[in-house]
Amino acid sequence: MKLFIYHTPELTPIGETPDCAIAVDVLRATSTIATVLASGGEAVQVFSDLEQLVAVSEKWPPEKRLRAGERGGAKVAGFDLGNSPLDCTREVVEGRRLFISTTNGTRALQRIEQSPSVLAAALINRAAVVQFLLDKQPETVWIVGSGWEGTFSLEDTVCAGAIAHSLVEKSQFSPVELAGNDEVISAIALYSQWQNDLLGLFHQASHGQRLLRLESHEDLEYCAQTDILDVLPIQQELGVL
Ligand code: 3SL
Repeated sequence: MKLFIYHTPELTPIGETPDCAIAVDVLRATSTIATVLASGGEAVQVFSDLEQLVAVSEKWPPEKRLRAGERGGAKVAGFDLGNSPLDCTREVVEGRRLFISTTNGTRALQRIEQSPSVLAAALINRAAVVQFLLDKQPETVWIVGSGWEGTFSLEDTVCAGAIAHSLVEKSQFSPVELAGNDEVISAIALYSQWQNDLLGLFHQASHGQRLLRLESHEDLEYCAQTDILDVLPIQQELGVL
């Protein structure tokens, strides 16, 4: 297995497709997706365009759908939910499909949607993603951070590092054998440095600070937890996990 980490969707090589591609948007899209599926959501369907989301979801019975939309960290007016994983309780999501569009996370998923296996990973479901990789042993794996509007984000990189760190611990690979690019080594180093204070790292991250200004402290606490959900968000059909 060769693992490549890309900090943003824009940094992925054009015209190439890995055997397995993993989108990461710890704050907060992939944390929300994992939470919805762990809470009994029927599926999660992702959109970059809000109008398209509304048009497609219109075909579903209202009691079987939820519309979640986030722009600039805030809930889109008229939608059922924003992008807080804490709103996705079993009472709210069970048996329903979540139609979601967020600023960066859905763009990362769309960038990799042509790969044979597409996963959504966050810290909260890291162990399930690592187990999938250990079981399936794909030859090439990309982890694609969502970043923020094309720029690096600490929280996605530390999650990529958490996945790589666990792969090294649980497999026969050394970091150098696993690493397809230097980003893997640096992400493992970031995670090794912060693994006991991920919330502290989120407080230093620019998007963490943005969410704190939006009073989302509890979201940061929730998303900073590791391996709490045994759920594998995997693409079933284009754009649907
Ligand atoms: O950018 C995204 O996709 C979102 O996850 C951002 S936010 O955490 O909902 O503000």
